[in-house]
Amino acid sequence: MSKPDTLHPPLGFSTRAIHHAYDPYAGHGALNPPLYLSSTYCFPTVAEGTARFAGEQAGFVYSRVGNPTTCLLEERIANLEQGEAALVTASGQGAITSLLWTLLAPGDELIADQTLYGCTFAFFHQGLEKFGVKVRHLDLTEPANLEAAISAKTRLVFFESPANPNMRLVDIAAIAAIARRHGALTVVDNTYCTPYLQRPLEWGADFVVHSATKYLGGHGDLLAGAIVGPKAALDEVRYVGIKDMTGAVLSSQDAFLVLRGLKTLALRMDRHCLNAQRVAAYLAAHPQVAIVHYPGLASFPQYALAQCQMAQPGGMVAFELQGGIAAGRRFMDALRLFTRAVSLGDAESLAQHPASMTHAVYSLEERAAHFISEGLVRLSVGLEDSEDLLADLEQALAQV
Ligand code: 3LM
Repeated sequence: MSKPDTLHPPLGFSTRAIHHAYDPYAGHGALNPPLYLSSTYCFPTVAEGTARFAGEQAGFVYSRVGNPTTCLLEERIANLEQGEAALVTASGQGAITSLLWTLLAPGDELIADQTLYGCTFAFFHQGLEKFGVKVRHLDLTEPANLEAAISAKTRLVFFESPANPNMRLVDIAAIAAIARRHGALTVVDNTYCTPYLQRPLEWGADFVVHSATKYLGGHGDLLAGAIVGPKAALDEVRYVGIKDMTGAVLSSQDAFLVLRGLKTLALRMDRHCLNAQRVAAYLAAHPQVAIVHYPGLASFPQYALAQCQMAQPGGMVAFELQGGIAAGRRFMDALRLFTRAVSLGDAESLAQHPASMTHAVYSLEERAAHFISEGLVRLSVGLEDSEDLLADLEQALAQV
């Protein structure tokens, strides 16, 4: 435990995001934690090396299993999510694959929500199913659907809330309670919210996964992922899932950059939310806009759940124009300040078309069955001045 934590418990979110588990007075007095660039670690004696390999003695062995810089990031993320332990990975995809390859076995059933990020959907169907895991999609926005379908074979329930890209919310406490009663584990992809806005473990989930490429890193300059959950299970993911199966190890340089990003997470999320609320309200009032999906609008069907489960409605907005996808494409091409790009959570506002980009791996029929409309436009609202963002939307809409 770092000095600030022992001096002033309990500390606030931003204080922990900046200080947790690092004491600048230790070592050389460097304000920032050291960046350890070493793939391997020496053993004072063969006996001590043997003990470290056997897990009988603490200490580093090889950076595929652990590195002091990445371990600090793990302690910090675990603290922010209020989990027992965390494990950081080379990408969000590396977090999801490493966790699920470890937890699931042939014959197990995985129940997932209807709407998932495109590559998660592809991993489930092109990866897990190939190795004998049965994947079932349910509309988890209605917990009764899980109660009716869950069986003794269900090992794991997986969902995003809000879901990428259509913003559907899942009641984490209700789903986790049903899963637990039937002996299944709940995994929540918390990428859209970050622990600043939503902490699924506090609602009863067993594991949280993140694409730290997004808000946690916050600057669009790295790829990273994280898993948070019970230490014993994460040890297995570390020593089997990552070490032997995926090798999805985060480099210490990128861990250092995520630590830097975390220092401003709360500030950035406040601004993302403020800007997104303004963008959503502007679009909702525009005659050319058919529908806006944003949990901060009173018209959002799950507004009450959003108010309860999320501290703020987040920085992502999805919407459709009256003219459908043809109008949506003209609109996106006309944007000047919003940048046409996938990914999210960066300082720059981004616009993309899920059906042809992030969710192109779904077939046309699958997108229809999974509530991903062809006309949907997705905005990751950045940190610019909101007046400038609204002006860009206005000029682009005028050209449609
Ligand atoms: C995107 N998403 O633009 P990485 N979970 C969620 C995600 O949104 C993502 C991942 C996991 C996007 C990336 S699409 C080619 C670009 C909810 C990523 C995977 O492996 O760190 O990219 O995370 O929606």
